[in-house]
Amino acid sequence: MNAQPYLSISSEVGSALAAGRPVVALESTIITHGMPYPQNLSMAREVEDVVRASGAVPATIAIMDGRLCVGVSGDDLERLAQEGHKAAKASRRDMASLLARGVMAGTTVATTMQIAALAGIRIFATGGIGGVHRGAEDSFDISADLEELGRTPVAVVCAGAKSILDIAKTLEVLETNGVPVLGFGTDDFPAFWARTSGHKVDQRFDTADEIARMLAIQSDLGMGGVLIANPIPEVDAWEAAAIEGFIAQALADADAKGIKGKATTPFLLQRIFELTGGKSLTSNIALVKNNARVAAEIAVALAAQPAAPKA
Ligand code: PSU
Ligand code: MN
Repeated sequence: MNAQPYLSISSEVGSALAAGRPVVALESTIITHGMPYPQNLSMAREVEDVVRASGAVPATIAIMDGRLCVGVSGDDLERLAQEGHKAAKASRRDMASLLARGVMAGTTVATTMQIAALAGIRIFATGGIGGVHRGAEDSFDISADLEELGRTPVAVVCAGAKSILDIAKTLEVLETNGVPVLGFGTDDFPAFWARTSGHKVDQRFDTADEIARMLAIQSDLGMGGVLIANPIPEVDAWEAAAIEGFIAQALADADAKGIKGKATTPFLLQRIFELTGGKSLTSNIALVKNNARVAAEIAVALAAQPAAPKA
């Protein structure tokens, strides 16, 4: 393997990593395909501020100018946000092609995990992960995020999975892939805009310190990723029933238009944004910030973990 020549790590992130200081990776498909401009840009900047305020260094990850960029900021972040849906949406299989062609791309959870691992970053904050789509028994549409979590040693803090997905099947595939699903202060796996889904997490942890201890052991054992589910703050949350109607409508519209494959998640998010009169976006931004704060707290706790016990 010879990935280092393709990595471009900002000096701030590079020196934090070299000194063992806490760093939190942030994805960019949420910027290019998950939210409209200019809210995507202000969200990306605010999330970085939240990470800093909690004592860690933010590392926004994207594919730009033929490089795997770690620590995208300033004008580059603006360029990415403006590109929006014109940018590619990079999943695992797209990486080499995009680098070969020099195409700008937002990185999904799967690809952000890969690049974070190459850079030596262990914690990553996002909004929601991809999962098993409703009707997957016919479409076979299962996000590459679920395989990546099984194999790549990065902990992902999210607000659960949206009920545009089949949450029960998503949790089953995570179990099959050997992914621990931890609830941060919750027994119930959250459903993105709603704080509960009616499905249980695998293990509940109530503090960042406890999670850091678990992650240190997971790493000592040489195991893969961990999913940390952090419910949306109460003030920004929707009742599951209130959002369900909009989700059903968006799914019906996607079906009528024949939307398939990687276009599905961005289409549904955009439709739900329109149907809720923009309110889904306000909640989406709030939950990403909340995840960034928790990820930074875990990164700080992880940096303070004692070394593994001697055999
Ligand atoms: N969920 C969101 N916003 C997003 C995504 C998911 O609320 O922007 C993005 C993430 O980058 C995730 C990807 O990794 O969609 C999953 O896409 P797919 O289902 O095509 O794997
Ligand atoms: Mn898919």
